[in-house]
Amino acid sequence: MGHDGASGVEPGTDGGQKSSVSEDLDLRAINTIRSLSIDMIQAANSGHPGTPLGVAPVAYALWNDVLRYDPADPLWPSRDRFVLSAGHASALLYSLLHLSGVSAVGEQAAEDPRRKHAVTLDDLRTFRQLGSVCPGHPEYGLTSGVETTTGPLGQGLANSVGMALAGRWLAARYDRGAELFGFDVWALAGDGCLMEGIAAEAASLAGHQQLSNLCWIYDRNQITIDGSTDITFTENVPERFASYGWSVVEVADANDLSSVRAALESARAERSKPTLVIVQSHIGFGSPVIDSPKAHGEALGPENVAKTKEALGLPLEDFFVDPRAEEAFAKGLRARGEAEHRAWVESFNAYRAAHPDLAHELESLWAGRLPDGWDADLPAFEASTKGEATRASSSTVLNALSQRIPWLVGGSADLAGSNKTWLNGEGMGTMSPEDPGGRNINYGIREHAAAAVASGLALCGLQSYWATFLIFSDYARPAMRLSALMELPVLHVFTHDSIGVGEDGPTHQPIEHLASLRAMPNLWVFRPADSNEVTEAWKSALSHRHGPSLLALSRQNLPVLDREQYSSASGAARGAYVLAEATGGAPSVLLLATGSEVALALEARSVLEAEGIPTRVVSMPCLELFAEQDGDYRASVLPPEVRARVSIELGAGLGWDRFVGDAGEIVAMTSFGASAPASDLATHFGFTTETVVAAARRSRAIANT
Ligand SMILES: Cc1ncc(C[n+]2csc(CCOP(=O)(O)OP(=O)(O)O)c2C)c(N)n1
Repeated sequence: MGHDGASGVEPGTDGGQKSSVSEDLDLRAINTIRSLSIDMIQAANSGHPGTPLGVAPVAYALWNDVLRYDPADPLWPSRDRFVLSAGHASALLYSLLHLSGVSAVGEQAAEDPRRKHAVTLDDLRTFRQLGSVCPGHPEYGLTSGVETTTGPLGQGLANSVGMALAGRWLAARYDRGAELFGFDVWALAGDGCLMEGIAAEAASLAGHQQLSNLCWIYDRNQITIDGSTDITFTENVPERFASYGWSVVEVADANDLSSVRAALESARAERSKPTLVIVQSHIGFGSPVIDSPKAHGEALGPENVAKTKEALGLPLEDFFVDPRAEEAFAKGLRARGEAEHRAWVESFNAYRAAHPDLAHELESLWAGRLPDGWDADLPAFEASTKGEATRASSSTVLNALSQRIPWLVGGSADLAGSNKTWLNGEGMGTMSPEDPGGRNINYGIREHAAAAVASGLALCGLQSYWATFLIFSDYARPAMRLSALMELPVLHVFTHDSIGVGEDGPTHQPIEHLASLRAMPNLWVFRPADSNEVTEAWKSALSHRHGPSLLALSRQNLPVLDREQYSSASGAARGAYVLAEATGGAPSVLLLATGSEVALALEARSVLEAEGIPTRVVSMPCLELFAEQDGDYRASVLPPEVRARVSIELGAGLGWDRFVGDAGEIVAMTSFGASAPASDLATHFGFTTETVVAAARRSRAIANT
């Protein structure tokens, strides 16, 4: 891994590692973590007590003896990252944050300026209650020290791969010999995390990338909720990881601290590959439900809590904090972290003097801002009836942006040529062990991991994007959902956005995707109508700093609209705008469309206008952004008095009733697509000028009755 053993530990006589404090303090701290965790779960009468009991020594050894982390500044950019992928063991993390005295910073401090600590004893008492900073599973942004939101098993592991790529990338771009920006990433996982498919994708990618700054600690207790892993999980994990290209270290007993430390130190010393540390543990250690699935999913009950405390030699008092537990963290993690952080600040000051421009870049990146002027003079496209696929225009815009945003990095899940997401400029390179500062990422056919890795990159300040066909967003959805929950500015770039895919047929034609993705809170879904709306979409998406955005782009050419004839594409920044006004300015019918169907709406408008029906076309590239506009603007685009309305979108109609109202018509897909040339499909499924015109006539008839 990146940093030499600065922890002050020395090899023990047994080949293990000594504590940075004393054995007595170690044990006090470990057992206090255990008792606080079971008290929290008992108070909430809900949670998973078994894992904190079993794995407490491992988490303690990592934090107090190994982690490069300053509790006084949990946002120190060069800190090691700790990811609790087994998010159901959140009580363990909250106990660690409390005992090590992590400060409240960032959003948590902004929320409550009087608060000093991330997690107080009172917070532990409110575990899992409304408004608590100790929710059921760790939530990024809510509690300082929580590096990522975890709970859906395996996600944290994939995030950790993104973080490790980011650490290596930052060091490659910014270190300039100063050794300031690399950090190590540690993730704690259980059997469940390792069973999930996303972990396999992420591990394979990490092995291929030789991410030596990454260590996964596998808490092998061989129990899940349904029982022993004998019933489900019998592969040879060490061999599996060895074949991924990982180093594998095994520890026979989680309570053997010196062996745990030695394993963690060997992970840190590894310079050519990621490390899996496998620790054999006992779920529910110290409690009457040791080694039983009963240690999952429910509080131990007052009697078992008492018995556990007795067995651990602890007082029965609720939420008892042994002062020597805090002393252990003060002398270990805090003392070491403060010193390392102080030294780092000095080095960074010297670095700033030597490289003011790079230091300025870093400060923007750490603050989550984009560089000044990033959105000036972005590509503008000439009107053209032949047009261009929006995926192609997107490539032009993305490549322009990559020149202005040095920390814009990303790639495709094996479809870079189709998604048009490759960064071509000089020095862009490809992220790899040989070129860790490369800007392109070959994700391979690993959509789920790609989306989670993109979040991991964003959690370290990089502006990340990843891409595939819209249909395969299904493969990535759980990770996309977490990017939305975490409010990360990740860009999910999807091409082949409709049955316009054509011959590949229904397996490759998205139908319900736009509607279902629009249902995801905090995700902005853009479906630009032409090249100039693509520029606007990228601009708005990148301006969305507190949430992810999605671009749905066409495979097929779309006309580049003549903006002298129609209104400016800048209207797209408001989510929806009047693209073509009805002749005379008082519309009798509204045609609402997105993406490729906007051109169809314009054709239908010509027919309707020729029939003497004043028709307005509204382009609606981002419904979420439109919803954020004030009521006056929305009413100016969709005047309530005009009830004759038709929506046109090559996807499921779900949600359009909101815009078309009770007199409206929805031209949408009501079935899966089919394998045929795209133009045949459009006719077959009724996406023609005639159907739109007929729908408009019907809607007018209803509206006028
Ligand atoms: C994707 C996903 N599926 C299911 C769950 C529900 N769940 C929570 S804990 C758990 C069992 C985890 O077992 P393991 O990883 O071995 O953890 P341990 O037994 O060590 O606590 C399950 C199935 C989940 N959190 N995420």
